Amino acid sequence: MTEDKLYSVRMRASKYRSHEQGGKHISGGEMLTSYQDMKIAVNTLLDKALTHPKGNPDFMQIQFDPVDEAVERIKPLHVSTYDVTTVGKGQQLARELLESAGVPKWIIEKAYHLLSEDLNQSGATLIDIHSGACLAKSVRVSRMDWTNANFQMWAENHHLPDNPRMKEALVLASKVNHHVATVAELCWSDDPDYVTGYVASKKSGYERINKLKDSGDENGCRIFFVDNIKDTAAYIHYMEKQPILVQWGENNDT
Ligand code: WAQ
Ligand code: MG
Repeated sequence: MTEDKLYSVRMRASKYRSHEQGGKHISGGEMLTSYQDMKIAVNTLLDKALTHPKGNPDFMQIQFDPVDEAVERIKPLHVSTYDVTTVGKGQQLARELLESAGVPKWIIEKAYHLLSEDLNQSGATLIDIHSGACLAKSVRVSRMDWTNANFQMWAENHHLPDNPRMKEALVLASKVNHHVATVAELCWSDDPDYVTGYVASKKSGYERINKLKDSGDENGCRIFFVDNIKDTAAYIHYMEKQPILVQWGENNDT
């Protein structure tokens, strides 16, 4: 990716009906790219949706638009991995990690309750850590990326697999937790064959847990726990519009 002028490229795909008409969310994706590399970005997102384990989409949109705002560069969150033997132990650990990141226990329980009523989301749910109120649903974070070359260097240096799914999730978590009002994030995939999830926070970094659901389960989760948001619209605006590039340098590791 060269960085003269950047474009935001976004994809969303659904089955049976469009998202607006209540169809099943299959896949979404967001990238930043130069004009020159546009074909690569569009094909990457097209391929992601056409070969998705949640099924073949009936609807898809891929769109690009220019990024006029200054791009902010941030470091990836520090990554650690926990191995558990059962989903129950993984979910218990996730609750503990959220609590040590600063989310009160009763808010965590409330969030899990909300989750059970709220399946088939294509974005994130915002929960206030004081009241437990749901401030917004289906917030889609966009305009963030990490060049493959820099990501691969980082992965090699940290003895981690250069897993594109981890890259995507770590980019998102680094952007989301870079915002001052984000206390923590809880996530696992809605893809039936991907059971690793994470808790992320400024305080403890990106904490992967190898089992947060059973294989075959299509219920995913993405919750942002937020503190003291005065202006929910401004918070969502940052998530949707602020262009962010994750960039790692050996000398400025987090
Ligand atoms: N903005 C907000 N929410 C999103 C976004 C986004 N850009 N992308 C996905 N979501 C929400 C949406 O509700 C999905 O259903 C849910 O998150 C899960 O998305 O090994 O793959 O892309 O370290 O299926 C985490 C572990 C993988 C990676 C998470 O999520 C690792 C994953 P998925
Ligand atoms: Mg998914």
